[in-house]
Amino acid sequence: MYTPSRKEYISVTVRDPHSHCYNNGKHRRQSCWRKWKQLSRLQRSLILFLLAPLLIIGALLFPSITEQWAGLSDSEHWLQHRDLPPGVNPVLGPAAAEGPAPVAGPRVGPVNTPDDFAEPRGPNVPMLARPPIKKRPVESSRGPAGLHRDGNMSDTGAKGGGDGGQGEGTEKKVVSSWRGAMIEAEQVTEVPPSADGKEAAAPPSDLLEVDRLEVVRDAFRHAWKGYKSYAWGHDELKPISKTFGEWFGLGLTLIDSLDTMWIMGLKEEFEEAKQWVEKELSFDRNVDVNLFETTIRILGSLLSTFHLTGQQIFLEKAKDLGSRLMPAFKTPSKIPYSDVNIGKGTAHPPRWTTDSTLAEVTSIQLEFRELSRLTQDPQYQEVVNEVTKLVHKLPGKHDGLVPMFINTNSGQFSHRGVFTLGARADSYYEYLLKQWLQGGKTEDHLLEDYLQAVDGVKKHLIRQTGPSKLTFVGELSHNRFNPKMDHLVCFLPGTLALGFHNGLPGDHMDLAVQLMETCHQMYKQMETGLSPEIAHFNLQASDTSDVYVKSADRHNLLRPETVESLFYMYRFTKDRKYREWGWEILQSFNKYTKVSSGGYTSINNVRDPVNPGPRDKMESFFLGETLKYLFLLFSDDMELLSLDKYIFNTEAHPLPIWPPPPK
Ligand code: DMJ
Repeated sequence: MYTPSRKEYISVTVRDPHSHCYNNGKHRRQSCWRKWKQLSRLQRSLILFLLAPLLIIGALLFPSITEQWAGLSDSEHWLQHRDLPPGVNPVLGPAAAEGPAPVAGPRVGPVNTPDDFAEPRGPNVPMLARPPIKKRPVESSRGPAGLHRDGNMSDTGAKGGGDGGQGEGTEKKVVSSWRGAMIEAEQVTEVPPSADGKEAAAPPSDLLEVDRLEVVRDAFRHAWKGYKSYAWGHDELKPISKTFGEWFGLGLTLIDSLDTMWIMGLKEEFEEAKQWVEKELSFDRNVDVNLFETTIRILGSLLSTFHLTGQQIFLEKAKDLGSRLMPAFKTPSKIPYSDVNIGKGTAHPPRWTTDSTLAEVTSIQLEFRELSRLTQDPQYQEVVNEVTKLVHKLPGKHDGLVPMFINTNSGQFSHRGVFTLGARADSYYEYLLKQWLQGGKTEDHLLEDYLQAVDGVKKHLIRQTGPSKLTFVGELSHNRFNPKMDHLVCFLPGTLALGFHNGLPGDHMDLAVQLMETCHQMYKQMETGLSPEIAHFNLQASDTSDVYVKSADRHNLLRPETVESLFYMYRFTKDRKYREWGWEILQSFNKYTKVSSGGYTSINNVRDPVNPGPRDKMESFFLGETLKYLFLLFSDDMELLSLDKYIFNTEAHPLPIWPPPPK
């Protein structure tokens, strides 16, 4: 019988240090067998007795271990992209075909820590937040200064004290291991079916509602974590490159988020942001800002946060900003310029034109009017009411529909002949109704313009698709109908429903219901469950689908309009299908836009679930609007920002409906 030499033994054991027998084929097998035979029967029985349970345990653990290996190799694939420069999309090109594409990179560092595996890595791997551990009570007390949702106080406390924005606290790390997150995602995805919206699938208990509120809070915390880590005090988070972008340099996301945090009860996060407003925010800056964007996002949020909290600092800041925006109205026509330098007190139109965008000059009224009421200084109200009056009298409308531009010198519409409810005109219509409500339904010219516009929409812009008879709002371009609808138009169902709730005709509500269905389909028919920026609709019955999306229009910017309308529709009808639709959208955001290191990102292609193409930008309205409306949609508390007491500005900042003047 062959016996290996010591030299051979050593060389074999070096090659396979884990083997107890010699690793050289036939000889190895013979040698093992001989050793086995040399053992006594008792020794052999004892060894077999000890090995049997180990074999059974091994067999049971095998699938889960291999699953872990699969996951690790997935993340190893993912790690290849760690060194790409900021802003480079790590998943485009041939790599996309190799497997799931990453949404975000892990922390840069040589070694994987347990945290690196705390969340899954690719857009195909759901990253849903942990379900809440316990049911939270729904608060009932609120009022302008006292309104404060408190559902999160214990949560933030559990996150290790001062790390406020570090939303993924200790508690989550324990619950959500890499594998755990997968399991949780399956749990959260189990929603009642709602495809036809008819079943109104009643959740088993109100626990479901509370769970959903917590899932939205978790989404906010995750977005805030990214903002706090990489963009604190700056305008926008770039979550992939882990840096920030500046637009005005005014902490846009932080300010846009203030009232959302207050409403969600994220007290620690709110307090930290408030300190930044107190200590760091200064409008005395030599910077050009866009009048409309600054008004709806910053002024609107400061006013709203003042109302919700009763804290003077927000009103003081609002006053300071409002007065610095006033130079925009010093134009020959009194139609404001688009841009103001808030440090120098100068204003100007864009470089290439003397026109302003119609929606921009007609969607700053709610905020300026409220500023006047609070400060008892009429100048703000006067300038914006003047704009409304001018536009009210202006020739060139088409059955209440307005062109997209207005000239700041002549005060006349320009680029006539194109009519849309989308970009550049959208919130003109929204603010007609909302100003009428804000002022206690006393300003008839606003109602008149609104009613006429809705008639104009019905007459010129509404059509149905050929295949499924989906109702949509198209555009008119020099008398030619274009079956194109921006996602922005999805504010309309909510606005129409709000009008109906306030006594306007029933056919407004009928239209709202139909358009809501279409906006839902704009999500549902996409492979990611997320709407494109622009949809085109097929008019022929022979067409195979209702919606088609041009390749340039396939992006999703985390916009709020559909969830905004779902919130209104649910509040007014209590039809649970609207909640289900919102829930599906939230899950798609979590699945395809959530970035593991913090934040959410816009994506390039809603039709490609394998490679949605992260754009590396989280717009401030995702926190200011989208998550706020989702939270309100899932809240059972109809008094939480009651629609009979508040109107939401076009950036989702609630402002009070004015009390009637004393008689
Ligand atoms: C927001 O700034 C506002 O909702 C605005 O009215 C339209 N665009 C974005 C959100 O899509």
